[in-house]
Amino acid sequence: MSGSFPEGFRYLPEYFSRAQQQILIEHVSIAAKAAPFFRGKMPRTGTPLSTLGSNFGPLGWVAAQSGYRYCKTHPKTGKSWPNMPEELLNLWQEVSDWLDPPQACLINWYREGAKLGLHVDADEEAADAPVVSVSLGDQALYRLGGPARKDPTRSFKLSSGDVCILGGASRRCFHGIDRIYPGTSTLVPKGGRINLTLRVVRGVL
Ligand code: MD3
Ligand code: FE
Repeated sequence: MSGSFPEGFRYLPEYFSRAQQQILIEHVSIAAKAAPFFRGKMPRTGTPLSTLGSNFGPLGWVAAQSGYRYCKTHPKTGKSWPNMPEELLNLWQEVSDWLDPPQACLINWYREGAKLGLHVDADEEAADAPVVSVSLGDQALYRLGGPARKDPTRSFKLSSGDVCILGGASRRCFHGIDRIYPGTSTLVPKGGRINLTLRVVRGVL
């Protein structure tokens, strides 16, 4: 592993204790009853994503064949997303330098074989607000590059309880999940990895 992290990237390993991780997973399990995990699709091609998704908060990120967008309601149930847990609002206050609270928390569930190709998050109007991510459950191999797809990348493992903050220039860097390591954690009842990403989507009108 070599090279340096992009400006604005912070990695806080083991930020959450096991007991705190269990509380977060309990929030995810309760949310998934009201807002079931669904499989998103790639825009245009309609290829199914290998992850399953749901959301907390007033806005939720939805991947549909017609495009990626933020929606106030679940695509299947038509209901609002479950409230953002207080623990996640507290995390945002503790680690981000952003005054506005996050409007969206994408819940991404990676089961055995799931991955996320190299991409840049660009669906938020609030393009300068940081993204805060929480890893729960199985370990994952994370790849972080630069602002251009051809830029060199560095890889490292993310473990349950780790937090990443993508602020500054790192917000516009390519990143992805190459693989998960099944069975490396017992936190998630049905197995796999849960990633929570907190985002400010747009200015309040
Ligand atoms: C770097 N999720 O949901 S989180 C995503 O671990 C996503 O499941 C990955 O990328 C996961 O979009 C990575 C860490 C992350 C989130 C947003 C970023 C890294 C980022 C935005 C810019 C640069
Ligand atoms: Fe991303």
